[in-house]
Amino acid sequence: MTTTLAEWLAAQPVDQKLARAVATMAAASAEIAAVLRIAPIEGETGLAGHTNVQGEAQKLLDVISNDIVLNHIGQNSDISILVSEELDEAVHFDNGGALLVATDPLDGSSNLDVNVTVGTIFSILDASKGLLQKGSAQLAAGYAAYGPSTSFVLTFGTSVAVFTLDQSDTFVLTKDKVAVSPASGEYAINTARERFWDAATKGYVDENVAGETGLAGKRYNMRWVGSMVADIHRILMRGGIFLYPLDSETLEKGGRLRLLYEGNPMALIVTAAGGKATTGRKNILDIQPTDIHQRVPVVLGSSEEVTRVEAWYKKA
Ligand code: AHM
Ligand code: MG
Repeated sequence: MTTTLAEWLAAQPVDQKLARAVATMAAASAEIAAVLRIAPIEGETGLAGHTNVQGEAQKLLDVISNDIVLNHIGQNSDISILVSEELDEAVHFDNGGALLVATDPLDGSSNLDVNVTVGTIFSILDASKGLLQKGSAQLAAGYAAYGPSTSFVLTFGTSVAVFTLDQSDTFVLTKDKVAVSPASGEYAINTARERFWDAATKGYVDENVAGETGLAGKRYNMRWVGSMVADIHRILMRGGIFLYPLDSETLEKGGRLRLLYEGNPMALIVTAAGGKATTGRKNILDIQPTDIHQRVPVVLGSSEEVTRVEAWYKKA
């Protein structure tokens, strides 16, 4: 007996408007998955020829994915505000809808040309509370991971469920109540940035590299996909820690990843699965945003590993 996302949502003790907003993001994700599957055949690869508000070169598929999300959200009158990584300003729909969606329509898009997993990340909030809400106010968060199969991962803040897209484009429940293992021997960080790291990040990673000969007392492996969605999905499935810390190069910008549609939704998901999420010094979900495209240092995953990083920040 399989359970579809629609059946599962209908059985959840949540506002059905919220459930419908999740279904909207699932439908957008299924359409993006279909586009990605044949993008090289359709010639939908490469750059779009312009940059987004973050000053980053947009890929054609970034733009297409954003249009798909915009189109699906425009058809759901419960959603009155859309914040997207690809749009300078928030989009307001004149429909009196109760919900706000913040999204990175295609995260990790530097991986597109090499056929490596990318994803769509989203966060759903109460639209009446405005654009700048703490992550702890999220009503739901999730992501789609476009890998060998398409996963749709969802939380309403208390537990995490995983759905897999079947051949008829229906999401089917494949894992409920995901638990991030508290201990792990895997960490994910872009080590090419070591010369920019702060003392806490360097201290933590040096301990891991020392393995059983160092203070950590056990062997570690490093994994870095370069797609946050893929790295977080691995951590949800088998534990680990993901770090994109504030370093001397990203200091002025406040970090690399964005708070509203990368840090917050991933922090809610990992926390709901029993893991931890911090900037190193503060719970990501407690940050009061001041800008919709604000950046944030991100450390999240297995609780014992995140606690070790926090200890390094206390020391540093
Ligand atoms: P994007 O939203 O422009 O795709 O950037 C975010 C991505 C994350 O998916 C990933 O964790 C990170 O950027 C990779 O950064 P780096 O280029 O330093 O490896
Ligand atoms: Mg992104």
